[in-house]
Amino acid sequence: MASDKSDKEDRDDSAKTRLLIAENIRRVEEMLRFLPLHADTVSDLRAKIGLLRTILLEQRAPALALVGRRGAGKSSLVNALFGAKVAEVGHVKAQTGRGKWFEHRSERGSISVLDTRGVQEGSSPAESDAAKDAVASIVVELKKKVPDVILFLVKASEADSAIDADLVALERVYAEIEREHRFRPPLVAIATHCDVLEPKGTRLHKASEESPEEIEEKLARVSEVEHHLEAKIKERPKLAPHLVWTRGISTYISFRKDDTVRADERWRIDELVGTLFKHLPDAGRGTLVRIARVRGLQEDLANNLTRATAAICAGVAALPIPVADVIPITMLQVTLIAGIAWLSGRPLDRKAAAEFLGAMGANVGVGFAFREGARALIKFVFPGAGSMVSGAVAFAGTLAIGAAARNYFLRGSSIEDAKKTFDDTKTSPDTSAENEKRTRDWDIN
Ligand SMILES: Nc1nc2c(ncn2[C@@H]2O[C@H](COP(=O)(O)OP(=O)(O)O)[C@@H](O)[C@H]2O)c(=O)[nH]1
Ligand SMILES: [Mg+2]
Repeated sequence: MASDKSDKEDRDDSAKTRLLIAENIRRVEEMLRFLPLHADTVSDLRAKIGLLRTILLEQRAPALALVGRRGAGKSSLVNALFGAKVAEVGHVKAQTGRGKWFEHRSERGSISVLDTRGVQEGSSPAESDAAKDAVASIVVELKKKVPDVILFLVKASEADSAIDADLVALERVYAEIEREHRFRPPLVAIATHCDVLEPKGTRLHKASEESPEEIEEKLARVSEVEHHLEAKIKERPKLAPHLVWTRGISTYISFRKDDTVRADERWRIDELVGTLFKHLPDAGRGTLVRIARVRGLQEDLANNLTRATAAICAGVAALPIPVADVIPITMLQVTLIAGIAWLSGRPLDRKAAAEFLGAMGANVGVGFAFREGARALIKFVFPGAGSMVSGAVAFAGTLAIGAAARNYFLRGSSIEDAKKTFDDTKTSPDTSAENEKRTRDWDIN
């Protein structure tokens, strides 16, 4: 019961935090109306505010349609993304979510999956009633919600046999989405079970411990399968333009009876997550990186969030406002801390930000509220500020907060290291073109 109560408190806290963040973002947006800046700069800042809003307040489950036969590894792929057992694997009887959008959940977020198995059986001339039903139900589901990305899965050992029926099914899925939504999602083609290609015992996920010749042989087989799969898809004009990625992977994780992980033999899942990330709208990206915990992507998103927040803070500081009025700026900085903690997998609430600020030496009370934290942060980020905070100082201070929070929450640095990062970044922020580029490699969707 006690835990029910604290669960509820956490949810309330999270809801309150969201409200506060939304309110402050609105307030900052208002302030920008009075900015004596060029219209282009103002609209750029509005886009950045949009990014904050999307990442922090408008996240949803990424929607993935999985096309592939029974046994291709669709459920295993879902588990591989989570790094945990959320979907039943290999049981014919486990028909969870058959032909329906299904939310696979964890504490860190959900992924919405449409498992289209059975659809290829409906592509044959002698289709059974069951197969027709499968197709009909998938058509209904595709009307309800449009997938962000379509994943086509085939077993590596079966990629050169009869995949034509699967590809016809895939075309059918595209035709339905196109008709209903006038949208053609990106297509990701995957050869699963690459770990069992010859030489079978050679471990792709531990390549550095294996003999280089055997790894080379295995990789050559993987690449042969990929070429074949890609060529097959490229033959079809209705699919070819949408193909964005073709790779062999392994999703294999062995779970004990209590669902804990016995062996993790996943291979190239980070790359797959990177591809999904690239093709998802921003509203699904935060959720994906929380779930899949790919550090590089969490950091990219954290850096983007940091840079956007820093630019907004600098914009607000360009207004002739006295120090007492920099609360919206420091509120944004507290929000940034909370946001980066959230990207690491923690809930979006005040706890993580309070822990961080307290440890950094900003004096925030037990009954920490965002506003109170913001006040404490003024002294911390802008010590000895005169009567005004300049745009440049607000910018550097925000970059420093973001870098320290990233090191603490995402890299697991000690608070001492985070403090050092804060001091170093504040005096010489990394505004190098290289750092800029790193996170611009993917567009804001
Ligand atoms: N070795 C290996 N086994 C896999 C891989 N992906 C799936 N499997 C196994 O293949 C079987 C079918 O996988 P499942 O995910 O249930 O396929 P689905 O029917 O498409 O959902 C299960 O026994 C999985 O453990 C993989 O990449 N490597
Ligand atoms: Mg399955």
